[in-house]
Amino acid sequence: MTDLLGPVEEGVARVAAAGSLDELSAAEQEVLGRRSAVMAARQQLGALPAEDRKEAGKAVNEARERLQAAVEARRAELEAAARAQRLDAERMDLTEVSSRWARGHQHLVSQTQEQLEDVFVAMGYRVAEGPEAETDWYNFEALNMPPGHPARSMWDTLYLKLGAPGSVLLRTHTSPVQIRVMQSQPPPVYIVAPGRCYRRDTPDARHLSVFHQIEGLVVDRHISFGDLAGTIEAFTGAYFGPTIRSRLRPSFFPFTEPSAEFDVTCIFCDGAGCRVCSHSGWIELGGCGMVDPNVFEAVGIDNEEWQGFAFGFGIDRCAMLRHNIDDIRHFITNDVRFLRQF
Ligand code: FA5
Repeated sequence: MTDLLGPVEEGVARVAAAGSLDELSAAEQEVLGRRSAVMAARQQLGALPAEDRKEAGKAVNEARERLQAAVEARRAELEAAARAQRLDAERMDLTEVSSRWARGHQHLVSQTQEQLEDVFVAMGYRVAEGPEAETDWYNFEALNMPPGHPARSMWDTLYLKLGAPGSVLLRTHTSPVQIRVMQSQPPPVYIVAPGRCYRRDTPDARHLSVFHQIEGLVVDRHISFGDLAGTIEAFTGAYFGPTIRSRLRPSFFPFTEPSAEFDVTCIFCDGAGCRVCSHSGWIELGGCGMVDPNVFEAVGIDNEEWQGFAFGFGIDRCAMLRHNIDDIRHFITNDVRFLRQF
C-alpha cells in the first residue's frame, strides 16, 4: 500500500496555507476527496492480505483524522478572521461621529426672538403664548372682523380641514394672543407674545409664508398714543442701537383705532432706496395702535375705565436689519455657510 506519511504532511501544509474559506474548500477536496491519496489508499485495503489489512486500515483512518482535524482547525481560524473583519466594517465609532460633525446652535431667528423678549421683559412685560392653529373667532372675529369683513383680505389665510369649513386656520398674525390673554386675566396687562405665523404670501426678499411676529399688548388706566410711540422708540433704540431711525405713519387695522405702521431706515441703502426696501428707503417692521373699543367689548373689559395699545412686528425682519441680511429666504434654505455666521 502507498505510504501515507508524505501525502499527509503535504496535505496538512496545503490546508494550513488556505487563505480563505473558498481556498480551504478546494484544499479539503484535494486532500480528502475521491481523488486524494488517502482515499486511494482506502480503496487498496480490500486487495491486501487479511493479516496486513487491519494495520493498514488503522493507518488510513489516522491519516484521514489528521487531515480532517487540520481542515477544521483552519476553518475555525478563517471564520473567526472573517467575523472580526465584518464587525470592524460595521463598527460605529461614536467618538469619531461626534468629532466629525460640528455641534449645532440656535437658529438666528430663535436667538432674535429671545433678545426681543429680553428687551420687553426689562421694561416689565411678561411673555405669553397662544396656539398656531386658531379658530376664526380668535384670529378675526374677536379682533373686530366679523365674517365677510373686507379687512380679512389683508391676510391671505390658510384654512385647516377641521370642524366646520373655514372655522379653523393657521394664525395669520400673533394678534389672537391679545384676546386669549385678556380672557385669562384682568387688567392691567403688559405682555409680549412671540410666535410663528402663516400666510399665503409668495416668498420674496422680505416675505415668507411661514414667518415670526412678536405681539405686544398693554392695558392699563390712562394709557395714551404717546405711551405707544414712546414704547416703540424705546424698543428700536434698545434693539437696533442709536444709528437706526424709526417712524410711525398712519394706517388701518380693524382692531386698533387710531392705527399706525412703523418703519425703520433701510440699513442696506441708508435710506437712499434699493431692492430690499422696494426703493422706499424704509423697511416696514410692524403695525400698532390703540386697542379698539369693540375688542374690549368682545372680552368684557370696560373701555371707559381701561385703555390700551397693541403692536405686532416681524421677528425675521428685525434679524435681517440687525445683521445685514438682504434676503429673508436665507433663514429657511438651511445653508450651513449662512447659519454658521450667527
Ligand atoms: C399684522 O399682522 C397686525 N396683526 C399687526 C398689529 C398688531 C397691528 C397689533 C396693530 C396692533 P401686518 O400684516 O402688517 O400686521 O404684519 C406685521 C409685520 O409682520 C410686518 O410689518 C412684517 O414685519 C411682518 N410680516 C408680515 N407678513 C410677513 C411675511 N409674509 N413674511 C415676513 N414677515 C412678515
